[in-house]
Amino acid sequence: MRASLALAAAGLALTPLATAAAPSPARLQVSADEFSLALSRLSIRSGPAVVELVNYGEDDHDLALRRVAPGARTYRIGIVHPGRTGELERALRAGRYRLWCTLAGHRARGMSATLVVRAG
Ligand SMILES: [Cu+2]
Repeated sequence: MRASLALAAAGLALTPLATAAAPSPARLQVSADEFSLALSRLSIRSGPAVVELVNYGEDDHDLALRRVAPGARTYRIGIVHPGRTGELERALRAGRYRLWCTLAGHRARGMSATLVVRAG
């Protein structure tokens, strides 16, 4: 039983989509509630990344993610209802990123955070 749980937990590494050449994506979990964003880690390496937004609050939330650089594009996870999860899969370049909830007034009330994406 314990072994099968461990296998299930390692399942992402065993996905048939993974190839020897492709590095496994960096993972970041963002926990949202009223009114804060908490990151599972403050930095990740550049390249393929999976960002997961988990809504622990009682209101809807979403997530925008933007590198602090002129002309940088904004990535988004659409509205996530309470108790639900949203996901974004993108290759991220090195740099400092701002994360925030775009719903009216939420950023000003504290729903923002900073992520560092390390080169390499
Ligand atoms: Cu919000």
